[in-house]
Amino acid sequence: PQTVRLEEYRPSDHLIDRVELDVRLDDRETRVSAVLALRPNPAGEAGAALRLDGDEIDLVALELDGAVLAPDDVTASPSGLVLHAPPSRPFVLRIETRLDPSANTKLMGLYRSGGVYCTQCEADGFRRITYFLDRPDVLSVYTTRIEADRDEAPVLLGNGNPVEAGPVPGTNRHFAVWHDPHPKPAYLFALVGGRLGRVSAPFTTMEGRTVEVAVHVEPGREARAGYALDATLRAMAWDERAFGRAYDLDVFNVVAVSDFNMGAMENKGLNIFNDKYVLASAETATDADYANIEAIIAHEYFHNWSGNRVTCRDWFQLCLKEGLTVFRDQEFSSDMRSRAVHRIAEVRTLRARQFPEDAGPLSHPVRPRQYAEINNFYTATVYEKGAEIVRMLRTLLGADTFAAGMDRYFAENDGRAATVEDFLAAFAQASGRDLAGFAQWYEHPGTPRLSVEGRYDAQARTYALTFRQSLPGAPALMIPIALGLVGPQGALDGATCDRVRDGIFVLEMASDTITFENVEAPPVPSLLRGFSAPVRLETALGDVDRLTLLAHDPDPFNRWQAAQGLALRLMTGAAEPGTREAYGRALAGFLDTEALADPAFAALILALPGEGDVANEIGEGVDPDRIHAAREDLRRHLGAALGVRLSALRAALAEPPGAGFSPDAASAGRRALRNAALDLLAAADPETGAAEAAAQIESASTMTDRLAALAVLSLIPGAAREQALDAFGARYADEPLVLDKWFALQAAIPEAGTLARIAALRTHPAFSMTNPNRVRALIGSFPLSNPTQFARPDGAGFALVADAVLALDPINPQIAAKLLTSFGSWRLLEPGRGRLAREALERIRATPTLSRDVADIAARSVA
Ligand code: HT7
Ligand code: ZN
Repeated sequence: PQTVRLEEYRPSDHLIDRVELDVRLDDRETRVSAVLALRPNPAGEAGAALRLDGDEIDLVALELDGAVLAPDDVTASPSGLVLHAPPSRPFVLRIETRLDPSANTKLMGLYRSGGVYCTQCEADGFRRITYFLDRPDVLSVYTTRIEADRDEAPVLLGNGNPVEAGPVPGTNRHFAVWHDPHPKPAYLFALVGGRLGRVSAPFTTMEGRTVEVAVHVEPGREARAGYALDATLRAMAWDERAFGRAYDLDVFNVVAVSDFNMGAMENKGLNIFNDKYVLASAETATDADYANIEAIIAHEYFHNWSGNRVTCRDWFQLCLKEGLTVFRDQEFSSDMRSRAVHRIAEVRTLRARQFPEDAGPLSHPVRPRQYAEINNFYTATVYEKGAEIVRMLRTLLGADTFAAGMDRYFAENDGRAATVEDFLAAFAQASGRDLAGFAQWYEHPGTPRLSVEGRYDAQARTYALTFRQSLPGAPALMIPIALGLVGPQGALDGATCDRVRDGIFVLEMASDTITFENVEAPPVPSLLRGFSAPVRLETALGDVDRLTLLAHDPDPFNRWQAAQGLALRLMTGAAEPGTREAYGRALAGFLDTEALADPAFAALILALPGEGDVANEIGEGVDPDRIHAAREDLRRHLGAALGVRLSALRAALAEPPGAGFSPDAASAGRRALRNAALDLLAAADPETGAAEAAAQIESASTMTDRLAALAVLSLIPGAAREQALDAFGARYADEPLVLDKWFALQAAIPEAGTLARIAALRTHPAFSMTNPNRVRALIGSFPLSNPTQFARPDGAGFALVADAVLALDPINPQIAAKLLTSFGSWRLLEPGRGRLAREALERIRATPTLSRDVADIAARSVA
């Protein structure tokens, strides 16, 4: 496939100032008339041909300034339209295309989801609607007329503000006209037509503008849209407070659809969502679902400035909008919830998804330099590591200078298609600092290693810390290291170091040493507090040091990190003798004194690193069965050692009868701790645990409690498990989003029978290969949550996923390619399993007629 390279970027030879679309919706034959006001781009090549992008569309009619073109002047195919000698002055093209939304299983361009017409244009879906300069640096003002059958699509939504609506005389059809005054790239275009219910509320911006905010869902589901509406209003108010960003249209619409390739899409004024990230009720959604809804609603809304008002020059700059917007949504969630708990959640995601990606064959810089298929670059690296870079920038500059830089970035780039350089220039100007070194974070793949050695000098009462960084192929990076010293009573506040400002030392060289004065006794260094940089930290901290940090570090992140480090050392056999018992005693002390004060944090302290975390820690020759056994052993031990306390906590945290449901963070934290306790208790005593879990499934008044109990029971083979699974499946037979949880739970059972279970569930009436949520739930979750069965020594787990990739590819290549990325860590496996994984990848590669999406991932995975 053709490779696109950053260094080959050239401005477009033509610009499109205005677009007038007339879309006549029809389930089999939708007609689109596009009137494009074009002109040569002074920054482009004079006299160049006009090459419009197209993808699987039929040209019906074409006129230039009202005249039909001679056949020799044009070359048209479903994948493009070329005007060989376009005018060298402004001109108007009218293009009529024809497309079939019902046949569109790729879910890119215009398609139907559950009877609703909707669009997905990022990254390059607009070319599936009409021929266009489908690139993010061509910004146009759009007016869209949408016409549809009145019964089939009573609601018609577009970008911008509503202008006009009415019947089409003499027909059962009607129309609506929408105008978006803000110039935008085609990837932000959207329309929706369908039968939809809505909830809405007014919002008054800080500029005094009244905005009608509405969330549209399948009729009958309106009661489940209230939380998403509330989250939207909170996000709008927060962006004004935290970033000074106000909304800029009269309406803001959110629409939930059930077939969607990703989480949601930030189309201007018309955000389209996967319904999983809109619909919620106590009966159907877990606390994690509520938190995700809040975060994703906010994320898409925040794009209105970071992505829409300031967009990207080209797709290599994707992190410019995605990394920044993830940072913004993380800050929002931290303000809405507990900052410390949220930071831990962010780092868990980063380590579970981004670190392995960066350590494997799909590793790439946050700003990639080349791609064969851009849809394969919506990655954890671009999103999560991209957000970490913005976070480091704030740490380096301080909150006030960072805010000044953000204001400058928005002011100077409003209405423009910007680059990472534009972003950094705003901060360099606001701070007066040279950020050229910092820019290297965008350029180099891989996770830097940061090793730290401490030396105490009792006579001088000094403590020296030597830092060494390494990332093959990269120069020394600017690494902000938040740190402090800890002793047996807590922080050693008397110790000082002139190279540490506001608790931060910035490492700029390959190695450096700093010295603390006034250190009365050998301290324990607390390094990388709050995970101040996305690096792998290597220290010589012993188990006793880690126990000190767990007990006394004022930084909650590093307390949690200490517990994780101890658990990892225990599971990998690196721990010192006696640590298991000491770890159990430390957790017991923690539970006695702190658990009820902050249950959400306590639940995180109790949660063992996942099997994937252990595999990443081991780094080579991984045998998933051994990891699983080691983790189970530690779960059992903790369950037994803490059993009395865990039972007491469960009782103390029990919901009072008749208590109403609240999705707030404090209530969710209590549920999390109650269920973490059940998990450990059941590990130590499966019989009692199974009974308790079964009772909780019956009595639960929230999906969080019901699902957590079912998850515990799902790990205990026997009739009770099968009955509970059957009952759950029957109870929620008409709730696809709940069945997704049920599919995923069964796919995660670490037993040989799971492959047969998955095969059987693929024939379940609710399962469908055309719905991405179903595929992700039953098949996509399997390699991620079930390492022993995915990497079975007979290769059957790899074969299951490879077969699913091949079956899915002709239906939805984006989802197929995403599924294939689950092979990303195959090189960590021991040789036997590694060979089988490679064979599965080679089998895919050798398959003719692969999509570009799957061919690209398969090729890079084995390279
Ligand atoms: N900016 C959006 C990305 C997205 C997307 C990309 C490719 C194919 C389908 C897609 N749906 C949404 C979502 C976001 O990150 O905000
Ligand atoms: Zn985004």
